[in-house]
Amino acid sequence: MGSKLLHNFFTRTYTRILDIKKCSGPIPFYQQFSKAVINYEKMQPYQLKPSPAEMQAPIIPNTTPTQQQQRGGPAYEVYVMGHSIKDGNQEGFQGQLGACPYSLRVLLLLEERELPYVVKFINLDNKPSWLLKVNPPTGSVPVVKDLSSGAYIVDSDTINDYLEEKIAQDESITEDVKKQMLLGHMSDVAMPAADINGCFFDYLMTTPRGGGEREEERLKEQLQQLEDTVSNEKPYIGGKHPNAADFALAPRVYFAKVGCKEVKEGGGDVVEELFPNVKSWLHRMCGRKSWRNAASFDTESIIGDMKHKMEKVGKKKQEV
Ligand SMILES: N[C@@H](CCC(=O)N[C@@H](CS)C(=O)NCC(=O)O)C(=O)O
Repeated sequence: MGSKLLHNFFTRTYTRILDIKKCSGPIPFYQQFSKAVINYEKMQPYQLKPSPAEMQAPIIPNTTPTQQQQRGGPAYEVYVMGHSIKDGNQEGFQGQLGACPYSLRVLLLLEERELPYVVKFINLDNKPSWLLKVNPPTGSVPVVKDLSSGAYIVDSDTINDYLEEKIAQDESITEDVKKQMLLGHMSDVAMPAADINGCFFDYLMTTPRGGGEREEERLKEQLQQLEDTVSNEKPYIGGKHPNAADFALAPRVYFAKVGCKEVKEGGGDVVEELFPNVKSWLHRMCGRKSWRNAASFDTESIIGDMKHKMEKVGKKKQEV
């Protein structure tokens, strides 16, 4: 037990040190340590500022302007994957959430906690240069900018743990309310089906001619882990209430379900057919207010994004 706590402490601290290093340039080691563990407020702002031309994306506040004003404006800028339109008679980029489970999980958490934020959509085919500098080498999203310090936080695990820590340290929130709000750090919660995204995409990339049985089996094994974890008696991974793992996983399972049904050649709705507990759990998660506010995509756009990613990955494989 003691060694697990120690392990969690060091893993978390180390991840954040790496993260803060990325954001703020060279800082003496002891300062990184104290900043990482003790005070997020004092994190150094990242030096780069996106140029106005790089900020073409539309801004959609999760709260009305009046509500934001009452709270002193948005506290976070959230950079998420936008939807690229490739089908039909339109082509280009649109301000709509793309099929990125990592982007969605961050939005869900902000919505659950009613934290004021603004969304900015990133076209992954045309990433702004500042993003590549903030989150090298791939410039992946989501990325969050904490407007109180100017710090950029990258990677959805780190972002959600960061927001968790913010709540834990917020003195204006009573301990009772905190208990209801806190979801646990990712390193503290057990997450079934942790590899579902990779397994799903491997399966998606197989063709009927190229087999795919092994990939399908691996995807089903992942779903089985979740099937064995949740039930009517235990509606969420966290028990009676969702925890950090529920929010990390729900977008991944949702996209896998839609992808198997709508995109996979010869596929079907594997969740609907084989995993009733997963189906009910997903239904609960998708019914939350946070999901309805954040998940601003439709099935067509998910299909479009997945096919586009398959094309990109296929091309890369050919190049190798
Ligand atoms: N470990 C990262 C993964 C994020 C990720 O893979 N994001 C994808 C979109 S879903 C991305 O930005 N990929 C870069 C690209 O496609 O160029 C996280 O949890 O935030």
